[in-house]
Amino acid sequence: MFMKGKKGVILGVANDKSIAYGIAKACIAQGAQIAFTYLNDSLKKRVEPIAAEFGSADFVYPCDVSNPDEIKALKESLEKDMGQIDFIVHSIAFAPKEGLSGRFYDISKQAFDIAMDVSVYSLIEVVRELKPLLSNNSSVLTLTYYGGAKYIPNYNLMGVAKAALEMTTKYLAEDLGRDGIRVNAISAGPIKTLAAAGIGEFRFMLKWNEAHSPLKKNVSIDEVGNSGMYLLSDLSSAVTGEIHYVDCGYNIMGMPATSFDENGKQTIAWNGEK
Ligand code: 0WD
Repeated sequence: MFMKGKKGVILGVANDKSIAYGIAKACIAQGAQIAFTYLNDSLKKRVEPIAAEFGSADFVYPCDVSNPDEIKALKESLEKDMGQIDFIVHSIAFAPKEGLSGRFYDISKQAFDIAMDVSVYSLIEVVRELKPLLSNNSSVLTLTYYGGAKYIPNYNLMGVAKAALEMTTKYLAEDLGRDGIRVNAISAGPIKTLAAAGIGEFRFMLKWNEAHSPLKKNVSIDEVGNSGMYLLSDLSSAVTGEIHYVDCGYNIMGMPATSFDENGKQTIAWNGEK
């Protein structure tokens, strides 16, 4: 039991397809106790049964991270119901639809500000508000994507937000290291979730990654969950400021590898078709 006695809060479960759900499952399996948050009333109905499934029916709280008062209220509730906590999972991102397809240079300032606020600043604000509750051996985890390091078609505005999130992870890691708080990010490969549905041509991304990653498959939320559990537990006690790729190795590829069958016929075409 790698997380026995550890308590934490997970922000960003929308349903049982969410990456945050996979992380919760892996942590619960290792003995953690978890509080969950939901964005709004329609998601509350989805999150409550999930919390109940994980034995956390009494630890479910509203938190729209674009509203500072809700983050403050979350701190009060967690303090009352859980006391000290050992980990935070920030699995939240949002960009207006106009920022996830089309010409990048067309993005409005309003869309840019919303994406940066919800997807980046929220990590800083959540950590700052909950810091008084964090133990001096605690771990913060956020979720990013390769589109924050390299150009990915249609990821557009979210790519810029993820680049900022990755640097935020590193600056927070340095700043909070002295308080015994580690801060890391998982850069997950593409996974079909609610959030992913907003990204143009997402099905092609899935096919492309499966065809061209060294492991020749797409990552599952259980696999991201297990890596998340490692980063939240003491197994990773000397790891901070890390952007840890959990993407079946896709990020190491500089160019798609050509694959041939036993007859010398190319088995994967340029567009990922087998
Ligand atoms: O391919 C993917 N799915 C990848 C996702 C690959 C790599 C990284 N990620 C990241 C996402 O960018 C995000 O940061 O993982 C994180 C979790 O995303 P997810 O699990 O793919 O998506 P989802 O299940 O939709 O959870 C994200 C949730 C929101 O769901 P909806 O679908 O309602 O947007 O983030 C939450 C919300 O529950 N969220 C908020 N929570 C609090 N306050 C807010 C907000 N303002 N906005 C969105």
